[in-house]
Amino acid sequence: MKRILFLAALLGAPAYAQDDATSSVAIAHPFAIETVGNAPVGGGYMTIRNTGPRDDRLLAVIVAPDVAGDAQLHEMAMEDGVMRMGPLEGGIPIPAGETVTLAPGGMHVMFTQLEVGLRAGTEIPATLVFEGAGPVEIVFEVEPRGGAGGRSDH
Ligand SMILES: [Cu+2]
Repeated sequence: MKRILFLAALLGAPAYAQDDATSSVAIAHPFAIETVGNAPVGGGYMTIRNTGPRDDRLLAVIVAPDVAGDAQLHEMAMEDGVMRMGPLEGGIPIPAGETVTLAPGGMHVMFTQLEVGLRAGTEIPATLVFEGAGPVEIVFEVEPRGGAGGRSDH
Protein backbone atom coordinates (compact mmCIF):
# COMPACT_ATOMS: atom_id res chain seq x y z
CA MET A 1 0.00 0.00 0.00
CA LYS A 2 2.83 2.33 0.88
CA ARG A 3 4.29 1.78 -2.55
CA ILE A 4 1.00 2.63 -4.26
CA LEU A 5 0.62 5.87 -2.34
CA PHE A 6 4.21 6.75 -3.08
CA LEU A 7 3.63 6.04 -6.76
CA ALA A 8 0.43 8.10 -6.74
CA ALA A 9 2.30 11.01 -5.20
CA LEU A 10 5.10 10.58 -7.68
CA LEU A 11 2.71 10.70 -10.62
CA GLY A 12 0.87 13.71 -9.27
CA ALA A 13 -2.37 11.89 -8.49
CA PRO A 14 -4.02 12.90 -5.22
CA ALA A 15 -3.51 10.31 -2.49
CA TYR A 16 -7.20 10.51 -1.61
CA ALA A 17 -8.17 9.50 -5.14
CA GLN A 18 -9.78 6.26 -3.96
CA ASP A 19 -12.26 8.33 -1.91
CA ASP A 20 -13.32 10.31 -4.94
CA ALA A 21 -16.87 9.02 -5.39
CA THR A 22 -17.18 10.59 -8.83
CA SER A 23 -14.38 8.50 -10.34
CA SER A 24 -15.03 4.82 -10.88
CA VAL A 25 -13.89 2.15 -13.25
CA ALA A 26 -15.03 -1.42 -13.85
CA ILE A 27 -12.54 -4.06 -14.96
CA ALA A 28 -13.73 -7.07 -16.97
CA HIS A 29 -11.90 -10.30 -17.85
CA PRO A 30 -8.33 -9.60 -16.77
CA PHE A 31 -6.26 -12.40 -18.31
CA ALA A 32 -2.75 -13.27 -19.40
CA ILE A 33 -1.59 -15.86 -21.91
CA GLU A 34 0.81 -18.61 -20.87
CA THR A 35 4.35 -18.17 -22.10
CA VAL A 36 6.34 -20.64 -24.14
CA GLY A 37 8.68 -22.36 -21.69
CA ASN A 38 10.39 -20.00 -19.28
CA ALA A 39 10.07 -16.87 -21.42
CA PRO A 40 11.01 -13.80 -19.35
CA VAL A 41 8.08 -11.66 -20.60
CA GLY A 42 4.34 -12.13 -21.01
CA GLY A 43 1.27 -10.07 -21.91
CA GLY A 44 -1.76 -9.16 -19.77
CA TYR A 45 -5.12 -8.00 -21.10
CA MET A 46 -8.49 -6.69 -19.87
CA THR A 47 -11.41 -4.42 -20.58
CA ILE A 48 -11.68 -1.17 -18.63
CA ARG A 49 -14.94 0.74 -18.47
CA ASN A 50 -15.10 4.25 -17.04
CA THR A 51 -18.47 4.31 -15.27
CA GLY A 52 -17.99 7.81 -13.86
CA PRO A 53 -18.59 11.28 -15.31
CA ARG A 54 -14.91 12.23 -15.45
CA ASP A 55 -12.07 11.21 -17.74
CA ASP A 56 -9.60 8.94 -16.02
CA ARG A 57 -6.24 7.42 -16.87
CA LEU A 58 -4.53 4.12 -16.11
CA LEU A 59 -1.12 5.21 -14.87
CA ALA A 60 0.58 2.00 -13.82
CA VAL A 61 0.26 -1.66 -12.94
CA ILE A 62 1.90 -3.01 -9.80
CA VAL A 63 2.52 -6.74 -9.61
CA ALA A 64 3.81 -8.92 -6.76
CA PRO A 65 7.61 -9.20 -7.05
CA ASP A 66 7.47 -12.98 -6.66
CA VAL A 67 5.56 -13.20 -9.96
CA ALA A 68 7.25 -10.61 -12.15
CA GLY A 69 10.06 -8.13 -11.64
CA ASP A 70 8.02 -5.38 -13.24
CA ALA A 71 4.83 -4.64 -15.18
CA GLN A 72 4.62 -1.95 -17.83
CA LEU A 73 1.94 -0.53 -20.09
CA HIS A 74 2.80 -1.23 -23.72
CA GLU A 75 1.28 -0.67 -27.11
CA MET A 76 1.85 -2.44 -30.41
CA ALA A 77 1.71 -0.56 -33.67
CA MET A 78 2.65 -1.07 -37.30
CA GLU A 79 5.68 1.02 -38.24
CA ASP A 80 6.95 0.80 -41.81
CA GLY A 81 5.24 -2.55 -42.17
CA VAL A 82 6.82 -3.96 -39.03
CA MET A 83 4.97 -4.63 -35.78
CA ARG A 84 6.74 -2.83 -32.98
CA MET A 85 5.95 -2.41 -29.33
CA GLY A 86 7.01 0.01 -26.66
CA PRO A 87 5.97 1.66 -23.41
CA LEU A 88 2.93 3.92 -23.42
CA GLU A 89 4.19 7.26 -22.16
CA GLY A 90 1.69 8.90 -19.84
CA GLY A 91 -0.45 5.81 -19.35
CA ILE A 92 -3.74 4.89 -21.01
CA PRO A 93 -6.56 7.49 -21.17
CA ILE A 94 -9.98 6.10 -20.14
CA PRO A 95 -12.52 8.74 -21.24
CA ALA A 96 -15.71 9.19 -19.21
CA GLY A 97 -18.41 6.69 -20.16
CA GLU A 98 -16.14 4.80 -22.54
CA THR A 99 -14.67 1.31 -22.64
CA VAL A 100 -11.01 0.68 -23.45
CA THR A 101 -9.81 -2.80 -24.32
CA LEU A 102 -6.29 -4.12 -23.86
CA ALA A 103 -5.97 -7.09 -26.22
CA PRO A 104 -3.37 -9.16 -28.06
CA GLY A 105 -1.96 -7.10 -30.94
CA GLY A 106 -2.78 -3.78 -29.26
CA MET A 107 -2.31 -2.14 -25.89
CA HIS A 108 -1.28 -4.56 -23.17
CA VAL A 109 0.32 -5.00 -19.80
CA MET A 110 3.81 -6.38 -20.18
CA PHE A 111 5.01 -8.55 -17.31
CA THR A 112 8.79 -8.57 -17.34
CA GLN A 113 11.59 -10.34 -15.48
CA LEU A 114 9.46 -13.47 -15.06
CA GLU A 115 11.20 -16.16 -13.04
CA VAL A 116 9.57 -19.19 -14.68
CA GLY A 117 7.29 -17.74 -17.34
CA LEU A 118 3.48 -17.76 -16.99
CA ARG A 119 1.66 -21.08 -16.48
CA ALA A 120 -1.92 -21.67 -17.63
CA GLY A 121 -4.28 -22.01 -14.67
CA THR A 122 -2.26 -19.76 -12.37
CA GLU A 123 -3.19 -16.27 -11.24
CA ILE A 124 -1.36 -12.95 -11.17
CA PRO A 125 -2.65 -10.59 -8.45
CA ALA A 126 -2.01 -6.99 -9.43
CA THR A 127 -2.98 -3.43 -8.61
CA LEU A 128 -4.06 -1.01 -11.30
CA VAL A 129 -3.32 2.61 -10.43
CA PHE A 130 -5.78 5.10 -11.89
CA GLU A 131 -5.32 8.86 -11.78
CA GLY A 132 -8.90 9.44 -10.60
CA ALA A 133 -10.23 6.14 -9.30
CA GLY A 134 -7.03 5.34 -7.39
CA PRO A 135 -5.74 1.79 -6.84
CA VAL A 136 -7.90 -1.12 -8.03
CA GLU A 137 -7.00 -4.70 -7.09
CA ILE A 138 -7.47 -7.31 -9.81
CA VAL A 139 -6.35 -10.86 -10.60
CA PHE A 140 -5.14 -11.84 -14.08
CA GLU A 141 -6.06 -15.47 -14.88
CA VAL A 142 -3.39 -17.12 -17.02
CA GLU A 143 -5.04 -18.80 -20.01
CA PRO A 144 -3.61 -21.42 -22.38
CA ARG A 145 -2.21 -20.37 -25.73
CA GLY A 146 -4.62 -20.72 -28.63
CA GLY A 147 -7.58 -20.25 -26.28
CA ALA A 148 -10.33 -17.66 -26.52
CA GLY A 149 -7.77 -14.92 -25.91
CA GLY A 150 -6.05 -15.61 -29.20
CA ARG A 151 -2.35 -15.62 -29.87
CA SER A 152 0.14 -13.85 -27.66
CA ASP A 153 1.98 -10.71 -28.66
CA HIS A 154 5.28 -12.02 -27.50
CU1 LIG B 1 4.84 -5.56 -24.57
